[in-house]
Formats: sequence, C-alpha cells, structure tokens
Amino acid sequence: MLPLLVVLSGCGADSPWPRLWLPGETDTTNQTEKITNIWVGSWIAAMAVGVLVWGLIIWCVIAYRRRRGDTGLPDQIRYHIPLEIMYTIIPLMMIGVLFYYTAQYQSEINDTSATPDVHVNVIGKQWSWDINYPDADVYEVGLQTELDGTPAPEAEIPNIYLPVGKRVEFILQARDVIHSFWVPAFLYKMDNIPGVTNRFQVVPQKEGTYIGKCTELCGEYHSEMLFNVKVVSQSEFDAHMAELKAKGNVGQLESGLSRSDTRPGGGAVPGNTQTLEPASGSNE
Ligand SMILES: [Cu+2]
Repeated sequence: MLPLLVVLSGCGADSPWPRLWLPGETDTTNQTEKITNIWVGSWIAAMAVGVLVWGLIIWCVIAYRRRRGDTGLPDQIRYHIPLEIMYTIIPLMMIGVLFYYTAQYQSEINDTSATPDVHVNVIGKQWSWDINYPDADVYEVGLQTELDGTPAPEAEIPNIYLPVGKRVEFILQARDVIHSFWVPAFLYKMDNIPGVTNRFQVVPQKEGTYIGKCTELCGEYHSEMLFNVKVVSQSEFDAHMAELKAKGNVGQLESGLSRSDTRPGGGAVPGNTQTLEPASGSNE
C-alpha cells in the first residue's frame, strides 16, 4: 500500500478518474492534494483486498464444489493457528498504514501555528452565515432564508471573499445551534459550535467561485443555508473590503448576537436593526 500511495501522488489531475470523482481540482487549495491522495489510496487498498477476497471465494466455490460421487462432508479443519495469525496480522498492518497517513495528514491540515495573511470570521445561524473580516474591520450579513421556506435568491447568498495564494485563517462560530462550514471543492469541513471558536487555515490556490453549504442538519431550512466562496486576486479582495466599508458595514458582528438581531432590516423581529451596530472590541 505504501508504494501505491507514492505512485498515486504522481497521478495526473486532468481526468476525474485518478481522483475518483472528488469535487474541485487537486490543486484547489494547498491541502487538496494530500486529501486526494489518501482518498484514492484508501480506495485502491480496499479494491485490492476486495479483488483478492472475491477471487478466493470464487476459486473455492469452483475448485471445491460437490462432485459426482461425493458423499458426506469434506474433512473439517479447525484451529489452523498459522492461518489465524495471518488473518489477524495482515488487517492490522493495513489499518496501521491507513491510520498513519490519516493521522499525519490530519495534523498537518489542522495545524494553525502559521501566521495567516487574512482572518475570516464566519458565524453560522439559522439559516445563513454572517461574515466578519477582522483585518479590514468590515462585515457582511447573510440573508436569512424566509420562514416560509422561500429560498434566498442566488444573488443574495452570502459571498465569502478570499485572496488567492494567501494563507487564510477561518474562525468559525455559531449563534444558535451547531452548523458546519463546508466548501466541497476544498475537501474540508469544520463545525460551527455555539460557545466554541474553531479555527482552520487554508491557502486557496485557484481563483474562482466555489459553492459552500452547511453540512450539519441544523433545522427546517438547513438545506437552504448556502454561501459562495470567491477566490479572487488581492486587488479584487481589497476592492471588496472597500466596498463593504463604503456601504457602512464597518465593525464586527459579535458572535453573541442572536440570529434575529442580524436579520437585515429587522425581519421578523422589527426594531432589532440597531443591534447591527458594530460590536466593541475583538470578537475572538
Ligand atoms: Cu446550518
């Protein structure tokens, strides 16, 4: 299996086959190649075991089938110690290799010790996302899906802007229940938990628009809790920060606000728009 993983890491990224239909591309972020390798390597290891087991089953069925003139049962073998040791040791070794790569990649991917270039604070709420950009001190309110279930128009799904090639630290929080921040093309997700601050870092490597979803069943309109990630050039990123500033979205939306506090225009809770005033101090 070890050589397989090494060989696979050299597989081309052009066709979907070497990636076994994972979303995005192998170089979408600085992490996607590792995740692709362990996904494809695990499948190849599983297929190799599967083919061996199916082959042995079919061979036994054919070679040891009941023949004309056979009477009674064949000789019964019990307590074949070498065989039992073999089928205990080999699976342990296979699990050991999978565990080694999973643990190693996981600790590399979850490492937040590097100094990020940009922070993005994403706060999940039923049923949208509020976005703070602490470095530029601006924010964006996600449009909450209306309670009649009308989906938010595509144009109003919140957009999270990221500068390409820069190390981004996501700071994930929640206003009400557990949500989960998932950008399928990044091959990574992490939960937004009330009262907890989760972080991960990623370097987006390709400009483009990537769909994002909530991936923790969080209530009635969970499926409408959508967002886009726009990976853009540094100048476009700066322009977006300036645009938010020009709109008056200056300050940070505290994680302690309720979901109705951040409903644009007050929504179902009229009179709460004043809580959109910037929170004092850091929200970290
Ligand atoms: Cu959710």
